Amino acid sequence: MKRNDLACYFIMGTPNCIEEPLHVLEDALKAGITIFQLREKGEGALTGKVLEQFARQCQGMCKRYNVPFIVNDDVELALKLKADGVHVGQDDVTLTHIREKFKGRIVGVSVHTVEELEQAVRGGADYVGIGPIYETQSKSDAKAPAGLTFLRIARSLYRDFPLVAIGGITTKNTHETLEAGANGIAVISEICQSQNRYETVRACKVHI
Ligand code: TZP
Ligand code: MG
Repeated sequence: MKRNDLACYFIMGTPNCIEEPLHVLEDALKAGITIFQLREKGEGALTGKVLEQFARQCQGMCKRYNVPFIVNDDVELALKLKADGVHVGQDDVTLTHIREKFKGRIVGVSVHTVEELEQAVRGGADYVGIGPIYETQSKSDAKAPAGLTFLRIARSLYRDFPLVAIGGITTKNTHETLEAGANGIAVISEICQSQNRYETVRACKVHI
């Protein structure tokens, strides 16, 4: 993973979009997102062959813009597509197993406690996702917002480890989130619902 890859991490699935999903993704890529995660979850989420086809389209688009393509949760799909990486939560397959299968590729893990953080670092994660920092409408089973406290603790424990903050991040709170120690911010709605993705992405990338 390159140094600034986490700067503006866009996450999207078809249920998050009010416009044509591939148009949203291309617009976000043009605007300058630095990494993309396909997270196909929630009501109306694509499955099976249709999901695979959509994922391939997203992957092709990311390739054209030279942006890493990450698959959320679905380790088998990520392997089948030879995605640039996978992002998993605590409920998903064990990290050692994934690390083994994704040699040389990106492995991200969501963490909520110091113990989970230490495990992810020890297990060879390339980065961890920390959140939800603020209230979010985009994840039905999200934990209570932790504010910036845990992010600050994580940064104090690991001075250099790549941390990305998630959950209710907007252009307005990006600055304080980065100040608290995040290397970048991960967003769904702020970019999905933006009226001007170029401006939104630019505001999220002020620090690089
Ligand atoms: N994990 C923790 S919060 C969240 C995920 C996937 C949703 C983030 O979406 P938004 O719209 O940027 O708050
Ligand atoms: Mg998961």
